[in-house]
Amino acid sequence: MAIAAEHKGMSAFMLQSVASKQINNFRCDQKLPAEFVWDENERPTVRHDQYLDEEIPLIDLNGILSAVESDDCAISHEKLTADMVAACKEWGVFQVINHGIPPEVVERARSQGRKLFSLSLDEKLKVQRQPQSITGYGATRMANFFRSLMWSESFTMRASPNSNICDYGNMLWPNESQEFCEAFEDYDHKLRSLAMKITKLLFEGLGKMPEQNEVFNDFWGSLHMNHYPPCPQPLQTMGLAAHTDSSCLTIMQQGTIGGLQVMRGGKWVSVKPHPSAFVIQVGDMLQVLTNGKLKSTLHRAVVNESSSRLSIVYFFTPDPLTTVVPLTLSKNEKPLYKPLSWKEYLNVKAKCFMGALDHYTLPITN
Ligand SMILES: O=C(O)CCC(=O)C(=O)O
Repeated sequence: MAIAAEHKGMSAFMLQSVASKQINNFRCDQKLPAEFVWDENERPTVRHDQYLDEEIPLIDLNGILSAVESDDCAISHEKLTADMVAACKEWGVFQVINHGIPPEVVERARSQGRKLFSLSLDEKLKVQRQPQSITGYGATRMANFFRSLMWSESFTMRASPNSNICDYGNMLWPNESQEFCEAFEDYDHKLRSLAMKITKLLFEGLGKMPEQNEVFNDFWGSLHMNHYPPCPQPLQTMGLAAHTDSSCLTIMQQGTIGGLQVMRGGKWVSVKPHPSAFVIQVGDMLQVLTNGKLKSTLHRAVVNESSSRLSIVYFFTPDPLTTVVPLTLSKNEKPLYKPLSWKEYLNVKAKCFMGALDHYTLPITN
C-alpha cells in the first residue's frame, strides 16, 4: 500500500513530526490527508458519542477516602472495593465521582493544556519529544507500529517525585511560566494521592494489601495530554490506536467530549463523559502485580467532526528501577510473570508494543 511504502523506514520521531505538521497546518475546508486514512477493517465502527444503554460503572468515593471510619462505613468500604474489582474484571474501566479533587484544579490544568496546544507549531517544537525520550511534544510514540497516522498531538511531562513540569513551563513561557507550573504541580499532587488510594482499594478488593512491598514506597507519575482537533472524516481515521497502558493505574480526565473507547467482550464501547468524573483504567504493571487477576484495559480514542477534544492522563507507575513481581499470590498460586522493572518493560514495549507482556509471561506448569 502506498502509505505504508511512504512511511517505511521512518522512525517514530519522523512520523511524529509528519503528523504534527499536517495537523497544525490543516484547514477545516480540506479533505482528510491520505496519510491519516486507515484501512477499512481498522476504522472505527462506533462513533465517539454512540453509547450503550448499560452504563460503565460509576463509583462514588464519597466518605471512603477519609481516614476515619465507623462500623457502617466498613461495610460500605468492603462493598466499594468489591465493586471496583468487579468493574475492572467486567469492563476494564470505571469512573469515580466525589474523588476529592476540586473542579477548579481540573479546570486550571485543562485551561493550561488548551493554551499549550493552541501555541504555533514552531513554539511547540521548542519542546519536541526527542528520539529516546518519553517526555515532550509530538504525536504518539506508538506511531511506528501503524501504517497510517493518528489524528492527534500529545505532550508528556514527568510528574512527582521526579517532575519536570516547571522545566517545560520555563521552556515554553520563559517569563510567565508560573501559572502553568502551579496548575500542573497542584494537579499532579492531587492525582498522585488519588492514584495511591485507588490502587490500595483495588488490592484490598482482591483481599491482599501488600503494604510492605517496595513498589508501594515509590510510585512515580507522569502527565500526558492528548489533543484531537476536529476531523473532516472521523470514521476514516483514528485519534489514538488501540493499546494498553504500561502504567499501574491510569486516571484520565476527558472533559465533556467523548472519544475514549474500551474493548469489552470483543466490542468497542464508548465511555460517556461524566462532568465531574475521572476515568480509571488498569495498566500492564497492575496486571503483573495482581498476577493477572486484573487485566490491563485495551482502549483507543476516536475523533469527531465538530469539536476539538483534550484529554489529560495521569499515569501512576512503579519506580523505574524497582523490581515488580506478582504480589497477590495465594497459597499454591504460581506467578504468571517473571520479575521485571518498569524501565526495562518500557524498552520492551517500545520494540514489541502489544507483545511486551508475553515477553515476561511464564509458562503455566502444574
Ligand atoms: O484521549 C483518550 O481518550 C485516550 C488517551 C489514551 O489512551 C492515552 O493517552 O494513552
